[in-house]
Amino acid sequence: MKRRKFLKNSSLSTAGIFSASILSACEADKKHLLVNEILKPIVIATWDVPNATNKAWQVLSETGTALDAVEQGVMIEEADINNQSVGKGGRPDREGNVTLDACIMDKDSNCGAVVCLQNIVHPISVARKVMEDTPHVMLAGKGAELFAYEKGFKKENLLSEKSKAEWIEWKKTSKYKPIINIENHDTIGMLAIDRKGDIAGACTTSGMAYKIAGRVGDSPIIGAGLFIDNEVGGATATGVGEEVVRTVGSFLIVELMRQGKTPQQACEEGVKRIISKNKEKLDFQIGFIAINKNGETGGYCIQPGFTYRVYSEKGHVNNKASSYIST
Ligand code: SD4
Repeated sequence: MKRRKFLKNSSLSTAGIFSASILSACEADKKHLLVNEILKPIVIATWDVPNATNKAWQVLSETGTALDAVEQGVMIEEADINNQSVGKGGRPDREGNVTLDACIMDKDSNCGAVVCLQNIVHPISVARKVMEDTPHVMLAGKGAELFAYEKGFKKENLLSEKSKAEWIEWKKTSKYKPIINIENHDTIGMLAIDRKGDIAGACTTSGMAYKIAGRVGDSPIIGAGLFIDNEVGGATATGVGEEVVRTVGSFLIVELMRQGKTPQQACEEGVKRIISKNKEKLDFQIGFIAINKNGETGGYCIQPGFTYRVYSEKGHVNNKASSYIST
């Protein structure tokens, strides 16, 4: 009897301790939430692309969705003839054709992509149409182009005079060697959180300059060049796409954040994974950026020189990413 009473009391007191510990955990959680108040809306993009982040911010401020913000944000770079790594004015493949890759992903893990698309200024919008108007995730080449015309996109020559002249010059030696931070690392990857706290991302590029015709990099590949999980965060990449594909870079970074890493720590580990597969030679650039559900951001790269833009109520800032190799 005595023993039963003891057990009853002890289980009561265990329950008491348990509920007390739940209470204190809740208190701690509350404090955690207060410390990590969600910063939204917010947009982050690879490289110094103030016009693009400005456009995305405008959409977010006018209560637009993260999806609209990233699409309209990257469209600024796609239309900019002076950006020779994205959209119109992009550097061509070695046959002289400008071929574009892009993908987009929303809060519900819907995604769309186009690869090797020619004659269309806004591959990101075609990717969005693939996501929203077809049962597919990716369309390639001629099929993607015909689909774009069906959807009302206009045919345009994407090869600018400047990119054409440089290509003709390049043909004299035909040396294929990516130049770090200069030649072909201006892919725009953009991640945003809207007022509702939903996350979306977009990534668009003309790929590596003077690539073999038909080559596709990481940028239009969900999980490689871009990945979003609305419960965790998002990540996107720039640089030599083959290396990002080999490590499924953006997916890796989101999963690392799911396991508790900050966006900065996750980007660093993503870059280090690539480095671990390239022990012999590190003569290329990779840059990752990431955002988590709280609106915390991070960026990291192999070589110095990679920057990323962040626009939030705290301001509009171009951040220098820290790098594995120091200056
Ligand atoms: C690619 N990641 O096609 C792209 C290249 C890039 O700015 O970042 N260009 O591999």
